Amino acid sequence: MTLKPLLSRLLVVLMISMAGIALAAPTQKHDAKADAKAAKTEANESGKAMEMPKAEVPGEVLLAPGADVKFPDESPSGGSDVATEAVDPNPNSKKEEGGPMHSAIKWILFIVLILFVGVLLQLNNVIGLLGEVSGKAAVNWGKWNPRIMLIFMLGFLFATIWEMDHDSQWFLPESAAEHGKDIDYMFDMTTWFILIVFFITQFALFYFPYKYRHNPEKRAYFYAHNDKLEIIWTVIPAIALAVMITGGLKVWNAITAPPPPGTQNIEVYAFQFGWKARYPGVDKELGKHNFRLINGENDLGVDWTDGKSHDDIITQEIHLPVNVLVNFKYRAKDVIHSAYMPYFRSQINVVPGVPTNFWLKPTITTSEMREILQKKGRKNAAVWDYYMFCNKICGSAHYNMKIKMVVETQAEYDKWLNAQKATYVSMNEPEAPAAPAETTPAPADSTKKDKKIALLN
Ligand SMILES: [Cu+2]
Repeated sequence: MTLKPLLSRLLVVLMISMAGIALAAPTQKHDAKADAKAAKTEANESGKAMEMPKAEVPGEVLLAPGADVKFPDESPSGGSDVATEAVDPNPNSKKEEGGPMHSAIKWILFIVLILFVGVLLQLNNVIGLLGEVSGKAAVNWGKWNPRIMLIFMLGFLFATIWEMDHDSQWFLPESAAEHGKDIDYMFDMTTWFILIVFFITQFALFYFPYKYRHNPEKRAYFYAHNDKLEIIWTVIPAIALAVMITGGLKVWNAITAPPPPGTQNIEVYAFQFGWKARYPGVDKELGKHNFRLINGENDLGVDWTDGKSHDDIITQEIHLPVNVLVNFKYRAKDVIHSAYMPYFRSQINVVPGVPTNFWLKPTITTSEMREILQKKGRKNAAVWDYYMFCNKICGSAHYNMKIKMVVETQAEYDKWLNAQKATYVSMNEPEAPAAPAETTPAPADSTKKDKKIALLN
């Protein structure tokens, strides 16, 4: 054995380290450049915009202070007031966080990390070669590997427990719908079962290499096959899965069964990018609809020749009385959407041409849920609201597709519903003079405005 391979390995380690340092050095230069640029932007904002030279980065636009810039993605999504409010009023704030410089630094750090791993591997080779040169192993890995495994196991299991405890703050509060209790029970059971299995298997995975670590005085026992063991570790998981799946199917069948007779129907209509709700009027029946009737004036394609549609109310908020069953009848105009109500533990696809439905009984009013969230320390709990979200990536403004839901007492609900005017009636009302209409105070909710939007659409 000559020293040649050892020296060549050391040379490789040296070269990789040098490359890493060389790559890391410009990172600091870039930072300095970014700082200078930030200072420039600050000066720009303090009223010296006119004196500044043109932006150095291609495509970057220097903005006058307080300039009202319209971004293409900011266009109102389907006329939903709530959705429009949710748009970040200062899109620039997000741009400052990222940027090409930021990602370049990330990439350089990533490459340096890879090179560091390369250095460690090469060092390992060097240690091996040193052992060959000296004729004696430099490190007894048979002794150290099992110990490192035990340390890793303790760190890994501790990190798992910490993460579970830390992130549990993001868990949803108790279900606001009756059927949700069953879903939560299933979720908890499954999670606990998996956790127990996880801790047992992870302990075994790391402890056994330690227990049966290399010992020159012992000889390994050749143990190829055991039918009994095979049966045990096949049958136990099979039974566990069968129990979980049967329980899940039972709950699923119960919540997807046809709604009990007399359940109040509300039609929920999804489109790119928003929602509308249609309440049956005093006749408690929704009028017919047909996609061929969808046009600029009839967004939902309601068949106005059907007398049952004349008292239907199209709204842009979903109001529900507490402790009363409601059946959502879903329709989609354009692409597949998904009606997602996390607090009610409900989600179902909304598919064009394939009506779907989901019935539930809300049990916690909006104001009660605000109190629950307040106790959990949620920020802005006093102005929190239920929403139905779209949970199917359906296009560019999907992220903004939601409709406010209000769960209230029966008396509050009746008051709200009585204040709504049938869409057909308001459509056929003579147009009020424009100027005085503008000066009238806004209604308590957005429904009146919605009718206007429905007409304009
Ligand atoms: Cu959608």
